[in-house]
Amino acid sequence: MKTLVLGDKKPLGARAADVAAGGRKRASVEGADMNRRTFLKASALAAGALVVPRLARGESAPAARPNIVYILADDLGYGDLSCLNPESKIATPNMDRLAKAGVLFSDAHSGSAVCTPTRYGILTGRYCWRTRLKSGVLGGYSEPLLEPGRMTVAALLRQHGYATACIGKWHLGLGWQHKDGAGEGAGGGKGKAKAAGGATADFSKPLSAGPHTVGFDYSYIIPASLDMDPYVYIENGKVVELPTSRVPDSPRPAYYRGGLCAPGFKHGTVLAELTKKAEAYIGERGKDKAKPFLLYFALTAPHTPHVPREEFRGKSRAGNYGDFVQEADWTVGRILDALQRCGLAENTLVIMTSDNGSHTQPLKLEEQYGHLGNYIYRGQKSDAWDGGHRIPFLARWPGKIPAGSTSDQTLCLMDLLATCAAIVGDKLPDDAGEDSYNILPALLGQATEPIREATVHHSINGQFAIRQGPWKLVLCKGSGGWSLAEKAVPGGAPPMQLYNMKDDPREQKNLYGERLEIVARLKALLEKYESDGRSVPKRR
Ligand SMILES: [Ca+2]
Repeated sequence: MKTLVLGDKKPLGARAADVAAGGRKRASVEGADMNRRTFLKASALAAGALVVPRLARGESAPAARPNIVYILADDLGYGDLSCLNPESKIATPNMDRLAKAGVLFSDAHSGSAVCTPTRYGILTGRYCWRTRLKSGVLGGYSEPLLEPGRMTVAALLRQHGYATACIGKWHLGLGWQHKDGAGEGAGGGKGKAKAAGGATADFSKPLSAGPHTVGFDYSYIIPASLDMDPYVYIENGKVVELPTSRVPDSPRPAYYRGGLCAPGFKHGTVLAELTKKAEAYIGERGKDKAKPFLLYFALTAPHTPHVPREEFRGKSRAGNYGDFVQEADWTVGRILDALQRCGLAENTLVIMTSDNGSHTQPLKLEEQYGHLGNYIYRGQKSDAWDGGHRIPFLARWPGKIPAGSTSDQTLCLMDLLATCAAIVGDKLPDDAGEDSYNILPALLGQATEPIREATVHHSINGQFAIRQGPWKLVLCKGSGGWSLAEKAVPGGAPPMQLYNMKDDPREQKNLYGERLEIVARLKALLEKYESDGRSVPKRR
């Protein structure tokens, strides 16, 4: 961890670009060069250091239990934020001010390159590929993915006296009840579940499973992505307004699938509605400051349909997508303002991140706007390449996290559970958070060694990659996702890809044939993680 001052100094993104081989822009100002050298040194230290899964200082729990506000954007790319990408065509002043008041991570990863599996990992601290879902995502009618009795972040914190709320996009399956005589939904595959659940679901009956059954004592959600039916709000396990009509497929680019829809559900106002709910919740919690709270706030933006409200249209330099990112940034600002207004900002850990990389290719963001949604990283949402899962990660905790700091510690979104356990001074049982590391020392600026032994990446097609220190092994040809199908890879290509992320962060030079001993070591480690059912050492 190297503490650097943000603000009028060179943004982290510029420094990361300089670290990157063949970075687009080189620093020209002397002061910025100094920062670059400092950052290079820090990166080399982190990347080259012996990887040991132990923590340095900072393991003791802070005295006061902080509130935790976890803001999860949907498909927001590393390169979308102006604090990470100085050439971003999108203005993100509220995310930037959050970064300036806290820490900004340059090597954070989502557990998967798509929505559902990443969300499973955030809440459980366990890789989703260990569940029934081995590839793809769930639909709006799918059966619940979270296993009954499995520890979640919400359940853990509730045990420690927290009020717990889930607001926004769920996308982890729900316990829909069915009309008399109809069977349960097929579950799993989207098509089957939709056919069985959509036709037979009884929206007037309370849901048998959802956020309200896995530890959240307040929830206000939409079932899945903003482009997946049914289009309804669900509060505490009950559909707020019945979906009495159907909407057809909406044409691209503002795409969403056709299906059942509640009269009051308007795609273009969902983000604003959810923001209002989150602000109201914070307002309520402000009246009872003795009880800490968790707010898991999953935004619906900037996923399709890109439907920014009138006041945001045409305001970015990256089309509708950029405008929608700017509306998401507005949401972040509203949350920060609400915390301040309610006197909660000081004792609240705010984390802002994204569930996977930006879906850049169909948007032609680079071609049309010169905007690199995933910055210098190869590929996009869905891929095992870093564009699929290297995501923005910002955290603020006044008086605890050094303001204006940056970190190149490798972390993964599954780390939330073990980190929350450390914050409240608890120890997880061995059947919880099997892939979750406590990153509190990195948040606090006290980690001197890499925390994670290694990190597994997973693509939409179910392909694996594993990263340890500078080395990343992608266990397939192609991207593992939508960018480059395996069958499109030229003949004669090696069966896997090995990259040195320190020297080659753009994943251009496949060293598979030259470093077979590293290939073998990483492959064996991944196999061990699979067969052990865990990647974190047993805790007792
Ligand atoms: Ca997503």
